[in-house]
Amino acid sequence: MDSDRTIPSLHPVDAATAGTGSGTDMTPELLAGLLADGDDELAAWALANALEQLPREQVYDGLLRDAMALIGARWRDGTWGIAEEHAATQALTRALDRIAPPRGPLLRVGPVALVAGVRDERHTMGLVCLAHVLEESGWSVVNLGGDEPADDLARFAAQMQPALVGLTASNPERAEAVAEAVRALRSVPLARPLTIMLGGRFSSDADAVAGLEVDWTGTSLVAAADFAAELAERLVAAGDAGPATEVF
Ligand code: B12
Repeated sequence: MDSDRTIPSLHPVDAATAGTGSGTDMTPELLAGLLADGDDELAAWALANALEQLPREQVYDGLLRDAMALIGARWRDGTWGIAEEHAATQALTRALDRIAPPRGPLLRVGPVALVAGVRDERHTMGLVCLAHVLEESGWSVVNLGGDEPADDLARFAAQMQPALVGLTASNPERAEAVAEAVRALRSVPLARPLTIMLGGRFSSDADAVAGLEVDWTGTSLVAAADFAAELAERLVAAGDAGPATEVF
């Protein structure tokens, strides 16, 4: 056997850097490759390293979103198929679970936030990212995932009495579903004023969001984190932070 052909040509390792994270070395291209291979373990390692260098919301708005955008671009140009896109989504779901903020009793006493995709919306990764960012600033988050009908969202909100609802929508075709969800939420009798945040690609269309009765729109988790942290501080200062109902 030709032994040279069995030994991969790896870069030399600097022992002095052993154990230190190199989040800045990870590129969206590399992460996209790991995700498309379904390698959640290495993807989680890469994201965890990046989290050592940058705040969570920056990692999610940057490295993570850019990697998924590449998955979409390579699917569109035919480099990768539906299988790679689906493998990437599954791997990202598992990787995000591994790098979630630590759970604990404090998460049961923070102000309650619901996050959901509007009717027909199946892009749910942004909701997981948003949930992590909110949890890190003390929110107690219930993530309903995608495709949540407006009337059921309103029923659940009446039961949970959230201070914040984060909605996601990706596509201009969701305009009616977003409007329905906002109208339904605004009709719910709540113990305190409800703050509604709308994110996802849909919200970058100024015409589409004009006239919606929402308190915040955007696609930046960095901006969303600031907004939600200030809201949580105000609620805590007003002694109105705890869940109005048993959450778990
Ligand atoms: C993975 C993926 C899917 C998966 C989603 C699986 C899942 N469980 O989420 C599947 C295969 C289901 C899918 C289906 C479709 N998809 Co798709 N998908 C993607 C892809 C490749 C990645 C999306 C992703 O996960 N990104 C990572 C997350 C973290 O980023 P994000 O969603 O942008 O969210 C960020 C912010 O917006 C923000 N955020 C998000 N929500 C919220 C909410 C709040 C309140 C806040 C504060 C912030 C916030 O936080 C995140 C971090 O910054 C994109 C490509 C791309 N360029 O994004 C296409 C893409 C979004 N899909 C697209 C399309 C067209 C579709 C389909 C219509 C395809 C089809 N013909 O069937 C369907 C629609 C399904 C449906 N009914 O919703 C288009 C949308 C174009 C448009 N705007 O109209 C894209 C852009 C691809 C493209 N360029 O053509 N898709």
